[in-house]
Amino acid sequence: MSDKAAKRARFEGVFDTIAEELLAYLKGEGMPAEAIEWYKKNLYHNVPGGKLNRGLSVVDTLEIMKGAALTDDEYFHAALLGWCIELGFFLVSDDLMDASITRRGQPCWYRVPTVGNIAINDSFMLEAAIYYLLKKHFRQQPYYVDLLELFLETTFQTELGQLIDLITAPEDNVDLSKFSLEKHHLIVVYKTAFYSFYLPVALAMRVHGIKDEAAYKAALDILIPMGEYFQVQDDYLDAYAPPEVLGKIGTDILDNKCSWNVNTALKYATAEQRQVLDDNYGKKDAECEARVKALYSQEPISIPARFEKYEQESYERLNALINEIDEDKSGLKREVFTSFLGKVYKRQK
Ligand code: DMA
Ligand code: MG
Ligand code: MG
Ligand code: MG
Repeated sequence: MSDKAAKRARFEGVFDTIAEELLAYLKGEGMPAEAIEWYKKNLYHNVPGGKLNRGLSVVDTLEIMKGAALTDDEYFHAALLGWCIELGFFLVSDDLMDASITRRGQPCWYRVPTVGNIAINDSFMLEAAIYYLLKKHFRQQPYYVDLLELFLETTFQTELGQLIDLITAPEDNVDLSKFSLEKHHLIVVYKTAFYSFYLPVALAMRVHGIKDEAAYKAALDILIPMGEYFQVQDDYLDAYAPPEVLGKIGTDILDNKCSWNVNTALKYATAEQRQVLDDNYGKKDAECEARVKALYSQEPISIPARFEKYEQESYERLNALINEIDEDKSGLKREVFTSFLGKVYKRQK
């Protein structure tokens, strides 16, 4: 087994313990067997099985900050926080709102027969599990409130991001003149960067005992642009990755999303190309979607070449930001950020 696969397997091993604790809580509350079975299916369908970048980054950050291997107890607690991030990740509601079809190579939860709108409550029950687990395992820690605040605040930020993502993409009123890369920047920072990039590192910093607010600000200043880069990749892959590799079928064109692809296309389109975009973007029609996809690759729009350039420049810019960290002054370690960036650079899924 490779180092990476072993790390992943150890982290995945903690999930069974977590699921058992949550199911034991339902049993203790006298919930019927069907409810326990339902929650179990919800947990196993929606929480493990992803790339686990967020969850693994809590463990990796703590280990790097400590500068030595974690004890079994430290490992378990860091992994538990990692799983809490994975629990709160907004996939169930996102897929419902985006009318997505598949995720991680299986049907989206709301599309599983008999689930439907119960998925709304199921998504709340995944989120509620975070606070059950935090109380159970961290209540006695001096940094308990800091962990609570981090989850609550980054959740609210993500919801703001989801709100602007959705209201910038009305189903019945496609108006591409309302899009811009500035709006895109705001959407992706809020919906993705705080929760998926700042949260894992900030949680580990709290566990490690860092109290200096300046250190959190310094981490944020790198993790926000890193999260933006990650969401641009997500947008690019939505149109360009084979669904069998990506595990999900892209919906951004059908959904009228203010994605990096369409904003880049709008910036470079000729007048005729702009007309094709106006006529075909955001229509719930596979042929219209195919026309937009074909246009993306035409000159001078050339999304693949522009993405490749963006990816290279982002990588260099992020590494420059990381190199500016003064390790002695900030109490941070550059490796926390190079390790996180290494997980996502040039990803294919
Ligand atoms: C990602 O937005 C953000 C959240 C909070 C899930 P998205 O809809 O582009 O994600 P995906 O492509 O995974 O559906
Ligand atoms: Mg989505
Ligand atoms: Mg979405
Ligand atoms: Mg996407």
